[in-house]
Amino acid sequence: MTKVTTLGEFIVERQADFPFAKGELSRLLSAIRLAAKVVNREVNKAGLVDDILGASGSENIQGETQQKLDVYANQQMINALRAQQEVCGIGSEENEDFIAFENGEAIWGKYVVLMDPLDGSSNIDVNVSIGTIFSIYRRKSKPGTVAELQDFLQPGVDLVAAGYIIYGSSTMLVFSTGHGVNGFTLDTSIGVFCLSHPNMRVPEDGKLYSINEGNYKQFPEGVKKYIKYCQEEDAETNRPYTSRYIGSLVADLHRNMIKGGVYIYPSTGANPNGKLRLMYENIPLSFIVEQAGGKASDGKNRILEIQPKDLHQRTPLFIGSKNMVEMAERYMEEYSETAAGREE
Ligand code: AHM
Ligand code: MG
Repeated sequence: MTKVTTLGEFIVERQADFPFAKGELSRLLSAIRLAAKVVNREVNKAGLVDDILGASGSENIQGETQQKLDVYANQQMINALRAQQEVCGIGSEENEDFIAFENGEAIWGKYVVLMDPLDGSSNIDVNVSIGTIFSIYRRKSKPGTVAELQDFLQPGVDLVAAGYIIYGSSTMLVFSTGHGVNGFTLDTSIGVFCLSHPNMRVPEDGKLYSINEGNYKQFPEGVKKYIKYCQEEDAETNRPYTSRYIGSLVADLHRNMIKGGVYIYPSTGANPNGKLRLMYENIPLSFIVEQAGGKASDGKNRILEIQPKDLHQRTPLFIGSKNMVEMAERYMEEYSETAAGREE
């Protein structure tokens, strides 16, 4: 029988990769791992349970209707992290302000977590893959004091770990502590995440492009031109590329990580900064992609170097295979003047 490495074993084996005190990361990740399993259980029975399915009626602070599972996943993550007492606070897509934990030892916790507890929530009730995204920073304020906004508003270059969980045809947890990316698949029969994708690498080139073309008219000129480039025939560069868009960022990204591809959510007329959130969508996923040899920017600037100003800030996102992102950036640069409707 081949030896299977469980996530628990893997974390213990790789303790040395984590620059800070022993045991902290493993306790933190086990809180996330536990929450992931609980959310997974609910996601998988969502079609059966009436009171979980469907919109909960309340809106989150971005004015989007929250699905009940969003609320549930958010609560599970918060409960698990609060109980673990390694984290002094969390910031979530579902909460307007960050939540400082002051219970027991938590106030001494050296870390903060930012998360999108259930991303792609419009796909829940149609059996399409959804995900959870998380990132972990070391706090800036003094342990023993109440967490502050500055603990959360840190650029991606200061991340200590990030990851995502995809609830797809199987459930996977993919994460990085800055030493490459590893993927674990949940064996539901025994309830254990097992190492299935060691040292994940994003192919440098790909054939897939992912963008919501329904917004085409509102795209910057550079993006329009890049889409045309993707659609042109050219045997040497394997074009035309194939268009794939699920509408669940984690699922689109995970597919492109494995097969190679580019995902773009640019600025649009309606959303000049794009739709996606810097702190708990763009930064953690950019960290993962870079750790796997890919690239991520807002069309110009490296996502990980952007200094966040607001917990719920949005930025455009160009992410995936290195050469594809670079090509899209070249188009953005070439057509930047006309993009914003400025004088040429
Ligand atoms: P959510 O966090 O409210 O689920 O929104 C984020 C999602 C991403 O998963 C996805 O890539 C994007 O929104 C899709 O947006 P659109 O429907 O505009 O293409
Ligand atoms: Mg989201």
